[in-house]
Amino acid sequence: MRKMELHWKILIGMVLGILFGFLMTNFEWGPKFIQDWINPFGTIFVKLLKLIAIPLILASLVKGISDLKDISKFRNIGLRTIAIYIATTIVAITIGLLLVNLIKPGNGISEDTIAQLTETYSNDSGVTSKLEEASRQKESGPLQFLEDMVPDNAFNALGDNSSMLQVIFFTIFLGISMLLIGEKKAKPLKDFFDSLNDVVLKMVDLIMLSAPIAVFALLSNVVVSSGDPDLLLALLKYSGVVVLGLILMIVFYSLVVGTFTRYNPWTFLQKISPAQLLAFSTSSSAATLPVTMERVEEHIGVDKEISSFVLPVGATINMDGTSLYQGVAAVFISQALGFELTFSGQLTIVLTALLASIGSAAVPGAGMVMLVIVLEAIGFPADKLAIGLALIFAVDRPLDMLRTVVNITGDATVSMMVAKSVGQTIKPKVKNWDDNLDEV
Ligand code: DAS
Repeated sequence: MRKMELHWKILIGMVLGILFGFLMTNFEWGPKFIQDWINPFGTIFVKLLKLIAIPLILASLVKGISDLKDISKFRNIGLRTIAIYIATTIVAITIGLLLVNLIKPGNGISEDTIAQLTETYSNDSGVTSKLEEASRQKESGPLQFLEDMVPDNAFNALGDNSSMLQVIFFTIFLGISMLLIGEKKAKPLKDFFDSLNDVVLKMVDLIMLSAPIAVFALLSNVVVSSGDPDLLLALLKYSGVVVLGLILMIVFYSLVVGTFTRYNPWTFLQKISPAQLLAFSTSSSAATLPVTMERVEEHIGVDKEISSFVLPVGATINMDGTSLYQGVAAVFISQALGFELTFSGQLTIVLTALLASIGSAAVPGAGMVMLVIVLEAIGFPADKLAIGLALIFAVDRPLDMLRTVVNITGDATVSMMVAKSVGQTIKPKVKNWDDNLDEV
């Protein structure tokens, strides 16, 4: 019998996880059983992916830069990448704002639902911690993100998962310096990173073998820890607007892939699906990055010199799903709490959601932290911020899972657009996921 494709196994793991989670909610001991005995397998899987993310970025980006013959090509790739990332994020926010102003989900929220959500969530640690995190981010100056990008200790940067931009900065610096000392002198280091890259990609394959079990654990835990069902219903219209916007973004990416890169959109979605399923299960672009890179480089076939730069940068600064969500959420909260939004206020949302999504970390729930920045930028009353977040907190986790899928799909799309724009033909290096795992 033909081996089942990995993404089908992951999908089965997800469905069984969701069903098992709902089953467990019928027993008083169910949620605790899942948290104590099931969820750890999901946490271990996410930790394994984060474990190899830094070595993979380091090896892949150094190899990608040192494979370039001259620095001007790298500058060319870098400028195109940033320009296209900004363009796709603006498209995402615009789609979100059009939908939320058209459908007006906030107008239907009843007074007692607002009171119930406020009472349930405005003092919830999830909401207050996001407000605290946002005020910490706000205190920093406008160029703080530039300062934060430069590590003062390479080994600390390489050891700390949250400073992916610092790893990228250090690696680009290293790669360019290798180019400048000439191929002969840089060869020992280049050979080291070449084989490190192959080893880490093999580690991705091995970790992915446990993906079906891991997503089962992750999703059963999401189900037992999600909010109270009838509050979820009240937010169905709001969630529907976000989901509709995210679906339109996937359609937008498919059109771009089909027309601009001449690549079959359906094949693209199939090949990127294991990364999308992991993004959905982990709600973390950072954790999914090793798989996104493996899928784009090996299965879709974007050259390493492009994907090794575009994808790690995209995982940290390009979050189209998040920016769309921030646009919708800011207007929804304003509608629900009667805060008048002018047209210039909506334009402010476009700019701040663009900056906020760049500043959002690639970890679960980051998008909601930066939403506070967007709300403050449009002059939303500070004393109502906690209520505003409370309104959307109940459905934030499932929406986070979906917007993370769009975030990584956008990164993969842009890597293909940059590849095409510098004249690279995109062809797969391996066919099936576990093609090269037979010898394991
Ligand atoms: N979960 C974030 C990510 O990893 C996105 C978000 O929080 O909006 O992409």
